[in-house]
Amino acid sequence: YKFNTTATDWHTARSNCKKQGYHLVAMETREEFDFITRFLKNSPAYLSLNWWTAANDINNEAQWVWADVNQPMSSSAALWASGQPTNFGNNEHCGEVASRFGHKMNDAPCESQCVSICEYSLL
Ligand SMILES: [Ca+2]
Ligand SMILES: [Ca+2]
Repeated sequence: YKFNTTATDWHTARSNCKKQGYHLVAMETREEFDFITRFLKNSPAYLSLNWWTAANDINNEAQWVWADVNQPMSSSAALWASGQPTNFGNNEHCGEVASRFGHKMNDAPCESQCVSICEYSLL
């Protein structure tokens, strides 16, 4: 994994990962979600940041998928924060690991500025 602490909008984060041969992180298993969130919680420099992941429902509202790996997002693997996703203002289509929500998933506006996690792509 590559933890990018420059805050950008989601689309920029996605293309920055791709340029380097990575993709935005997709957490297809609970083990992966736990590993990443535990790492963030235990890293003082990363603890308070909010991290873009590949999760999005850009194409179909409420149909959450991992971009680039093209798999559905399982909410038993990547856990939503309590009450999320809200699709607030009908404008929350990108998924972040939100430190302010206990390092669980939140849907946020894709134009929000967040740091990001890239994952190495075998493609
Ligand atoms: Ca949405
Ligand atoms: Ca939300």
